[in-house]
Amino acid sequence: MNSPQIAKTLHDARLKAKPVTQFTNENPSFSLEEAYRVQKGLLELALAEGDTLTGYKMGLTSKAKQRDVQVFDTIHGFLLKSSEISREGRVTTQNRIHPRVEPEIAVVFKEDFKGAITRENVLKALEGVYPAYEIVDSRYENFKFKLADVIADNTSASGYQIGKTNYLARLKDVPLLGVVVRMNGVIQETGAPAAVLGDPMLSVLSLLEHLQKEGTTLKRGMIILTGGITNSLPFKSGDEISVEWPGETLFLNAV
Ligand code: OOG
Ligand code: MG
Repeated sequence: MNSPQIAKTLHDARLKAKPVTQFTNENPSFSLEEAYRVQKGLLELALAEGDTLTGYKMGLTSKAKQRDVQVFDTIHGFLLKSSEISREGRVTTQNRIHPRVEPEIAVVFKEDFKGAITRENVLKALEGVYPAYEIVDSRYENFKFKLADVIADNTSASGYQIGKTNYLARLKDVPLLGVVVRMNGVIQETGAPAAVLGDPMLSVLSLLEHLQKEGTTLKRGMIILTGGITNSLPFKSGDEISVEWPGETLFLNAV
């Protein structure tokens, strides 16, 4: 299969919620360059169907996540408007394969990002730093993949919710904010954003560097998800999940 064929296969797997076999099985030399080309193809397919690009995501930026999926490099992908989860957190499991949820820190830009990629410049362009969660749902059987597979699959992106509590004024404290993830009232995961490269802002800088290399600019209003802080938590229809952050609890009700 060439890149457009792989993109079409993964696009259909997502829409039909039917898993496919990881491509590196058949083709061990599937390269990272080709994987990112496939990912670009996925974005084009989504845009052609009327979806909108809302931002980008970093993945595998914490040791917990890397161990979770046994892939030990950071990756990046894109976010779509259709993947936004509303405040009430209603999430359908019918159109997903084997979804999991993970707590993350998100940032939102108030202007197009231009200039040198420094912490100072990023701060000037930021509208806010928010509590969030991401839903990941690998399109591969048994949630099993190698590095190139997961890149091609848009880093398992499946949904996200961004909270309302803006931590920008206390940015220095963000690495040590705590997060508690409960499922049906029982604590399953706890963590701190420092799990993400020591500071999620470093994940933002890294994403901007990738975009610059690819000749893409981050536009006003766009979001960056900085990467899962804890192991991701699998859920099924009927599960009620809460992601508790200082000042705000986010909810996910699986139906
Ligand atoms: C890969 C996606 C990684 C994160 O935050 O680390 C990711 C996966 O877990 O399937 O979104
Ligand atoms: Mg994630």
